[in-house]
Amino acid sequence: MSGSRRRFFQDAAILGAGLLGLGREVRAEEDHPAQKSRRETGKRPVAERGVYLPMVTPDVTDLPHEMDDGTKVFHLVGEPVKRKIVPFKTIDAWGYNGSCPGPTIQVQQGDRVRVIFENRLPESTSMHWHGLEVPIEQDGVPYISQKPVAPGEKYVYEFTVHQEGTFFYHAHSAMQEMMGLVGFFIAHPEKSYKPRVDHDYGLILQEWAVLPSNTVPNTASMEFNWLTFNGAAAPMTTPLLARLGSRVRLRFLNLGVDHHPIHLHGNQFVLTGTEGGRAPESAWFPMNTVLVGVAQARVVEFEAKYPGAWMIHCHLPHHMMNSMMDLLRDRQIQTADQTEAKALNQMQTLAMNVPFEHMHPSPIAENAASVPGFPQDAFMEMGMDDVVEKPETYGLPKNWSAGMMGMMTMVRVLPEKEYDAILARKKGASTSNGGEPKHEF
Ligand SMILES: [Cu+2]
Repeated sequence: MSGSRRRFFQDAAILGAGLLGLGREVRAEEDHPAQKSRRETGKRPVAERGVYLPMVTPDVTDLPHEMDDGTKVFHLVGEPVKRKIVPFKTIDAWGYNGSCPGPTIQVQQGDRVRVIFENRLPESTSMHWHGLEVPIEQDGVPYISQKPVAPGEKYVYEFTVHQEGTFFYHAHSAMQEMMGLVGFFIAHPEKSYKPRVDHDYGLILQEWAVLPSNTVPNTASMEFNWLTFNGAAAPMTTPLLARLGSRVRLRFLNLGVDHHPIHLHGNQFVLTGTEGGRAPESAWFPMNTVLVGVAQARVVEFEAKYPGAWMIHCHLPHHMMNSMMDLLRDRQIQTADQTEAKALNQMQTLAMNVPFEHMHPSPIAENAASVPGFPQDAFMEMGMDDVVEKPETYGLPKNWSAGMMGMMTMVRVLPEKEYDAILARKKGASTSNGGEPKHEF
């Protein structure tokens, strides 16, 4: 059948159906033959499920599910969580299933989903499905769409996901959110996005106000001294890995008080989607810094053409550092090079001029202390390569961790051999849930 002839019949069918008020459904069936059987049976046949590449959430696990008569069933437990955000700082946050942020939920567009939620927090809570178009009784707003879930109680949410994109789940109480009650809810598309990516990574942006000598975030604060990706501040964030020549998707999610301009070094990316789903390719545009506003998600993609360890970080100057006060209190500053005598001597001299001790790997000028404005960066660099070592950091230059602070991580674009060498090291190690991307069938 020629194209024009086919279009004629399609138009005729739509017109005819349109007269009966059925136009949209006829079109949908033509696009998605599988939908017909789903409508007839009320369930989506498992055999017709598409193929998708799961997103990897570094330093956070995925929430497993079981199937119950075609429904994906997840168990989510809200509870207090101890979260180590850097090697010398563990905070008392709240999270889900022992994790802060909560484990990642991954489903596919069209899935029927049931989440059995249990509240082990000391106060009532509820679960909101941010961005998902669910019936009002599933919306998770205390008193408006449901009774609050009291401590010790369970609540069952169930809905069909008809959208695709980067969504999230969170407690619907502002202060609880700031204790860490948030996680990714990824809805993979029914039909693969084009072009397909080889790596898909998700990062949750959070900020914490934790005073020195304290472990409990001050949720009333508007100023933050700890900035994290997936519950870790650099250099404890696990680097993302990408094969040279691959296509990479990065998804950013922000649930805090500040907006974060996230910058990628050395590469341009295109903005392909938001918390509202995928944008048409005609709407994509190049950038290298994407502003991720509060309660928003931003999805970008780039071709990993250039080998190297490329930083990804919030560019807000105060978000590119960790709390110095904690370091001073704990005397945690280390140097990666204990033999750099001159630098250490200078630092010691300076240390005697200020009321704390520290060591530093980068040289400073002899007259540094007499220059107005000094120090700026000098005290902020502390090498801790060894304590944050993991397979993903293998092969990084010595003292790489000295400049990694706050809301910061990196994507390591690696030639085949180096990429495979790190994967080999990851086997047997369980520092993150990353690994060779697998397609789910
Ligand atoms: Cu920021």
